[in-house]
Amino acid sequence: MHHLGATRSSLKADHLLQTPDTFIRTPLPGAQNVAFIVHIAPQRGARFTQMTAEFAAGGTLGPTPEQRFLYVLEGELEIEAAGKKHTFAPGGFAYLPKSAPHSVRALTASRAALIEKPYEQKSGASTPEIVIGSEAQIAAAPLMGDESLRVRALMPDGPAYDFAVNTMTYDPGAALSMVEIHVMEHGLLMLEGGGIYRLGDAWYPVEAGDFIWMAPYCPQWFGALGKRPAKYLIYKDWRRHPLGA
Ligand code: UGY
Ligand code: MN
Repeated sequence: MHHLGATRSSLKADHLLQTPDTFIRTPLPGAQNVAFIVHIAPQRGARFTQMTAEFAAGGTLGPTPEQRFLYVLEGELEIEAAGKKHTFAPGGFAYLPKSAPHSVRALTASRAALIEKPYEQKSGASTPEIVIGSEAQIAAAPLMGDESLRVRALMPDGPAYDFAVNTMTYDPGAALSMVEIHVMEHGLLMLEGGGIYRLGDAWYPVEAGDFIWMAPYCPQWFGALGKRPAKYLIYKDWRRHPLGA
């Protein structure tokens, strides 16, 4: 179904809003029975890659030369890492450091958010460890004391880790308390509900299923609209000196 060229998707120098009607799927080397939507990549200026991996039952991911973060959106995945098998339902997530041997297999038709980033080694920092978790087990922290806006940090926070992945849940009417402008870039997948996202000098209606990339210093603000909470999964580079020191 075409819409005479109309879409909510928008690409600007400092941001991308990518709505599901504009998703294109591609196979990738090493993966079997998985279609990938490459939401953002270095080709567009990002310093990481974020994809949605759509698995047929039995589908498997190929290897990656980089660190990998995976969050299950739908279905059931089995990940084998460090000699142990783990089963993941929606909300389950895994962090595999660079060079950590692992395999990922879908037990049923599944979808997962997949983030990969070249690791920025920091001298003196300890080595990142494999993380296996479930969002439901992570305590929610109010953002800047606002109980209507709750953050769950899925990645450990420490000098060994060079990115963060959080979920942010907004009650209807909740909003970021300020327009943020910061050096970190973001990859964001809307998981539930919707609202208005300010990106640069534009205000966009957004809803579950949409993807957003924010370049470093992209002005950003979100307010949740509707009768149910809005929730998104958000990546940011973190804890590294901008000069790479
Ligand atoms: O962590 C963040 O920078 C987050 N508050 N940004 C955002 O939600 N756009
Ligand atoms: Mn931000």
